[in-house]
Amino acid sequence: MSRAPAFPPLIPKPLAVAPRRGAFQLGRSARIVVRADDPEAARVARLLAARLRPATGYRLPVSVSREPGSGDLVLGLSPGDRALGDEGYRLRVEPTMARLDARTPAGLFYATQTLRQLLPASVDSARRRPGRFEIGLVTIHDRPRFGWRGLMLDVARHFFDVGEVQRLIDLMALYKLNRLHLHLTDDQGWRIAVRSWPNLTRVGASTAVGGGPGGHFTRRQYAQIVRYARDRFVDVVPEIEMPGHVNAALASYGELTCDGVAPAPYTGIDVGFSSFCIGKELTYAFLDDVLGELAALTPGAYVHVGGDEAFSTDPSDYRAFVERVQRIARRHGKRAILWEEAARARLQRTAVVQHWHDPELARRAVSQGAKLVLSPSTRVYLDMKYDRGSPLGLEWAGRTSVRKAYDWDPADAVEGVAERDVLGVEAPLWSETIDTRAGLDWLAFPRLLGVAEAGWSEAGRTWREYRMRLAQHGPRLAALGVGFNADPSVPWSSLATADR
Ligand code: TNX
Repeated sequence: MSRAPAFPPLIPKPLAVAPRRGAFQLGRSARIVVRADDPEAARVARLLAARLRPATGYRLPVSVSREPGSGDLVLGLSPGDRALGDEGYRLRVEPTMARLDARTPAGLFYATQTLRQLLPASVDSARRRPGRFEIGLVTIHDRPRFGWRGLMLDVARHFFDVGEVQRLIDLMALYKLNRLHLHLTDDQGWRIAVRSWPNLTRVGASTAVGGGPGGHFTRRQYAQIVRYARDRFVDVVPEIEMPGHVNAALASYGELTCDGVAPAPYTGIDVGFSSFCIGKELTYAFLDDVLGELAALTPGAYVHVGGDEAFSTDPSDYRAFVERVQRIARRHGKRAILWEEAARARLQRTAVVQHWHDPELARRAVSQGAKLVLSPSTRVYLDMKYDRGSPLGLEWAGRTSVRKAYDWDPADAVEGVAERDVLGVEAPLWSETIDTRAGLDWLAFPRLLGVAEAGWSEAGRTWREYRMRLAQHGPRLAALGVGFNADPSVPWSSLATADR
């Protein structure tokens, strides 16, 4: 009796997967053939080759527009194939060839990430791994449910440098996430150089939660992150927080306060005590400079202009401020995204609102015509503890198990908000309790994978089935050097399988 072919443990789960019996062998003489006259497609092919080379030791030369031969990986673009959408793809693993097709380079890139997950976990090792690199025969048709699949990293409370951010972008790409929201400023630190206001980094970047040394991105480093992300089809969404959460800015320039006196730097973790001076014209000249420089360095359509927890800003001042800052963003050619408190003010029709805790505010945003990015704090705040025993994380939104971060549907997360009002999902990682890669990895993984699936895969997912797939990502995350939380709710397969 022959067993049914195994269902590959892909995350996020594709739209349609049809496994067949048999296998394709990735061998030493394989080439990556690009059947498209498109430099971006060729670039995607080179990224794939670079990804597979270290562990396999194969050369995997990329050749453009050649006839594919036996054993090759074949990448094609078919711009006319509407069924694939902007980010979708088709992947056919046949006995003698693997064919990847998409309508766009982004779709082709996601096809390569799926191919990578079809290969044994050892392929993701940075060192040469002996063994066979075999893929079960399968046909996959896939495209995302939502266009916004994000991760937010708070580099303000504690700073994470370019290398750490790039590593995170690589991990996002593996799970088909496409927005990296960088929370660049807060009370405890200002992390992006602004040419016209140099004290922001001279003074404002020099602290962090707990009194650490802080740090910041130079303009060149920020541009480097943006480029690295873009090459992996991730848009950077930079956030300048305002009108609250601005102590680092005020400490750098006392003239921005209403009384002209610079406050001391702040290294605690309270919120809601600082505010820009709403009645001062200098505030808007400052924001025009800051958002103008940032917009010029950011090719994506959005800048995030904060808006949360402005407890020290008078409510009517708050409304006037939010309306004005949206206009500043627009003047610099960007759409504004704001935390949901901004729904108390008049929103531009192109505004995007990030829901985190108050369904009523989310509904008010939608009633003004705004679209939502969903970051419900009880589900996707990666900085919440997993359980009582978690050594890292906060608890104000409750504890968030691996299951809780996965087991929800964006279409009914907010009562009265329908799927058409939702752009997608985003998992924030606030950094009050973490200042190392190990801490970041432990809080973000594996919960981020569940959020990635909630953003990409259609409804009808179940935790019972997901946890079995997730278990098989343990060896892959281990091969990638990710210090994930091996939470006992998941039946992790032996990490030794990474050496298969
Ligand atoms: C609330 S969520 C905040 C952040 C904190 C976070 C900690 C949001 C828009 N504001 O300032 O870092 O809680 O979980």
